[in-house]
Amino acid sequence: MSDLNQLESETLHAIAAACDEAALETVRVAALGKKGSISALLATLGKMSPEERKSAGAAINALKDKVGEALNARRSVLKDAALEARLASETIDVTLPARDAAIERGRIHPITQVMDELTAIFADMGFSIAEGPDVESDDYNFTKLNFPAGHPAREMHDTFFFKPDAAGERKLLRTHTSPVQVRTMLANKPPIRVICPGRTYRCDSDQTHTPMFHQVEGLVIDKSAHLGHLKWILEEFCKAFFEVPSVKMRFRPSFFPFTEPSMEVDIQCRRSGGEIRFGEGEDWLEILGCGMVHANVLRNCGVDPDEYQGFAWGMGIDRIAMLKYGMSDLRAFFEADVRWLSHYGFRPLDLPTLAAGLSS
Ligand code: 2NL
Repeated sequence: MSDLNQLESETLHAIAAACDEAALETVRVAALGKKGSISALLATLGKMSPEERKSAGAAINALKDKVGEALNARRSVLKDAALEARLASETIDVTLPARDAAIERGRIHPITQVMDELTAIFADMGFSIAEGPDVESDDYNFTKLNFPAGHPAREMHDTFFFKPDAAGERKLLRTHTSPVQVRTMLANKPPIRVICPGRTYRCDSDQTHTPMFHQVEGLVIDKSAHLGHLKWILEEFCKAFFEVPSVKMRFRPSFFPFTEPSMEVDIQCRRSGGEIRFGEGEDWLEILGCGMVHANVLRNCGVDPDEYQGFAWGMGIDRIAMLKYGMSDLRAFFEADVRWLSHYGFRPLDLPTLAAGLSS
């Protein structure tokens, strides 16, 4: 009998010591489970004499009931405590302002916004959008664009070169998006109307230059494409992009290896008090370079210059983004400062369209 008393005291002690429902279940299995201590005692009843069975049976069953009750009591205490703890840890302050959904909190980077604006404007004029790899061959970045081997214009581009590969080919990070137009001409028959926005790289870093920057270039190839068309396209683009009813543009002679003749283009603006406005004023600001595609470039890209001609232009996206949205420091574009982004960024669901307004 003293064994029973000891088992009772040990089991009740273990029940009282169980600090959560899982621990309590372990105690229950150890006592009342198939191989539990009390179940083992019950199994001994069969081998006893009827008298022994009578008294021992009653005592063991009483112990079983007592342990069962203690388990139930402890379980309900632990359940209540667990609920209390959960309620305490999951309190909410209903007076706090509601947090915006993630889609409302995120911001579109001004460069992405400007790229979306550019593509909306040129897509509306019937242009396709083309993209290509950042890592290019020397052939597509330079040679096909009429930069002969050893030509000094290659040096002007401050190119990032990779180590030569097993075949001795030296790849590079494209210094302009022109190789995308080269690929477009090689893969498609004219007429071609395409714009190529993307990342470009030059080994140059100061207040107004970052080693990675963004460009958009445009290309039109057709039998009679001429500078009058180019001028109209650029004017329409500037009016749409700067959201003004008219602009004056000024074409100055320039040089690029891939165009002949080549021009740089200024647009009319007014500079006052650190602010700049387009479509008015007497000042000029350079925004892009352009020209008629050089006959060598056409030939190199599988286009017959006796049948086709074309024009092309290129401009810096970072620069026109700064001009349009009044950002003064180029380097802030690439610092990923959340405060800067929440100030200058755009709402993700406000996609620029010509119908709804580009930047409204
Ligand atoms: C600039 C000037 C320019 C082009 C880019 C081009 C492309 C091909 C053929 C001929 Cl495939 N031209 N692109 C033409 C003139 C100027 O960019 O100052 N960009 C920032």
